Amino acid sequence: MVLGLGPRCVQSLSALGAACARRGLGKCALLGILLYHTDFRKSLTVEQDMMKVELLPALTDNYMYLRSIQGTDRGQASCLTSRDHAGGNEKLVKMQPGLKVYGGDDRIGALTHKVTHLSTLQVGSLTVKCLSTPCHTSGHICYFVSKPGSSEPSAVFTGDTLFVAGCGKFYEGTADEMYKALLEVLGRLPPDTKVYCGHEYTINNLKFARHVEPSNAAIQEKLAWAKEKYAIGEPTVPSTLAEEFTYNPFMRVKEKSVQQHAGESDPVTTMRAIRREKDQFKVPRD
Ligand SMILES: N[C@@H](CCC(=O)N[C@@H](CS)C(=O)NCC(=O)O)C(=O)O
Repeated sequence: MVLGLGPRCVQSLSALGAACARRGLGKCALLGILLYHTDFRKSLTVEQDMMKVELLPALTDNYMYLRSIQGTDRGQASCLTSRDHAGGNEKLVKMQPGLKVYGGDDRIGALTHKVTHLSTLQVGSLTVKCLSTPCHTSGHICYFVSKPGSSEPSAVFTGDTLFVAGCGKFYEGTADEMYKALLEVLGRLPPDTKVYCGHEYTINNLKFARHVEPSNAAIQEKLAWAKEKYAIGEPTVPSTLAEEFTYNPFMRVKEKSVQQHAGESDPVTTMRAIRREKDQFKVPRD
């Protein structure tokens, strides 16, 4: 099964195919495709009761995800890359005929199953809820993965909608749509939900966050931590939604400090203003 987020970036999949093969994973679900493991950026495995998520860095700052199910459903697996990376789907389908390709956008390569907001898929014992979050691309879908009855935190694959401490550019959408995506869709998921995003932009995002809220200690702490991680080549993903609310300016557009920085008094106009500002932001070296 392939789960696609959107159609913008064209990637390829040999690293992912190899990763699947190494792990003996036949049936795979993909949220888009990426290529080229970097030598410097390390992969990371997050093991939970319900599933194991392997972060596979690709290109300079992209992530793809290989998700296998723990326990009785072992053997079922999902390869997840975050964001709108779907250009390798055709190749994957050739490698694995009959593969189902899910997505919310007709531009996703080899799409076989169109999903919409709140469509639900079952992958072994895991429930995948599709969350429509148009803005970066008009058909962008985030995937919320949970295991009914489990006390473990759930996971959300946020592609190019929510990054650690940032959000995607508004290529095909509006501030109002990003507000709904971040605050009303993703922001209403359980706070301990782990956030697996599509890019390693954390340090740059936090430098912008610090510019918006210079007195926010959570930003300073996360930035120091992210720099340490970067220095040893380790990912800063996943975060949690609760954490994002403490340092991500785009999740904090209701906060007076962020609104004051933007010179606005409304969350949506604040969202628009800080996104425009970030589009022009020159990232400082420190
Ligand atoms: N490489 C640049 C950004 C490249 C870019 O435009 N990325 C798109 C995703 S394909 C985006 O939405 N970035 C969010 C942002 O720049 O805040 C960075 O490190 O911030």
